[in-house]
Amino acid sequence: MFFGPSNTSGKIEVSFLILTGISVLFLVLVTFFIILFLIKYNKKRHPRAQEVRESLLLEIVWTVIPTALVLALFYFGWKDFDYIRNPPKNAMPVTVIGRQWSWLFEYENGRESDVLRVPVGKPIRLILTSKDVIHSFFVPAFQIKEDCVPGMETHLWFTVNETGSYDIFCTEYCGVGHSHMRSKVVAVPPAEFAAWYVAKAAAQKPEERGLKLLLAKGCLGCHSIDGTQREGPTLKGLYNRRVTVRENGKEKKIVADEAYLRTSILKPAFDVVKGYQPIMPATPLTPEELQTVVDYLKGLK
Ligand SMILES: [Cu+2]
Repeated sequence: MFFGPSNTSGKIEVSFLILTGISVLFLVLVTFFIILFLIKYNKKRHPRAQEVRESLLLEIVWTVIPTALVLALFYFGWKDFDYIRNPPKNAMPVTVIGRQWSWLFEYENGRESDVLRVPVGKPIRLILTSKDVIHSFFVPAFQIKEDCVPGMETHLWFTVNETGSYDIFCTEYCGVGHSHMRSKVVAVPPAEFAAWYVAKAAAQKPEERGLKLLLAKGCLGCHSIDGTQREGPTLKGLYNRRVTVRENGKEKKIVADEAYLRTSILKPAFDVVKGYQPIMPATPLTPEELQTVVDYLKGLK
């Protein structure tokens, strides 16, 4: 039975409906008897208190019924939990990396993406982890959620049944950029996915390589390339801009030339732009990667 675009959404919804149904039934029953007894046994009708003896039948009924209900709830809960915990053997693994403040998805062949692109109808097994603090991966439409913990791996799986784009949120407060940790599950037909999956990185233009690096290294979690202000200064038009920086508590004006860009990437704590916190982590890059990034930034007018 499906109530949503993925196999998991239907599963959990059934458990929730059963639990809600039982709760509503008992709410109505208890409220009904409270009102009934208020009327039936009020002081005007029964001025003198009466002793009530225990009833074995009543004791058995109100022990057996709740026990059966709780066991039934356990059965449905366990069945769904077990289903969600055990991906099928043919599931496609994708590594999900949470970091301050963006998501990175790594595929088996080394392909990387900032959106979780998946083929429709294929079970996907997620291996979740974090580079820094605890994040939590949440896809409301699929009703799945799991923590991303540094130093360990957690798991989730799902199969999307309809093409479309579904929101991903981080649901563990992870710092000032927490609310920017959004992405999408993009479910496409299998043939379209296969074409994207094998597309060669070598065919990319230098600007595309630069952008891809910024994405893969997590720079775009805090720096925009379109002028939007985020946790860090925008990268748009940064090259050769006059900026005020702070060094040892003193302010000074400098020009963001190539040397400044290189130093800021490798040693982020050096000459932090005024108005921003020194929160950027050092980003290890090979000399070629650094050159690609700097060339890309110079072109971002
Ligand atoms: Cu987060």
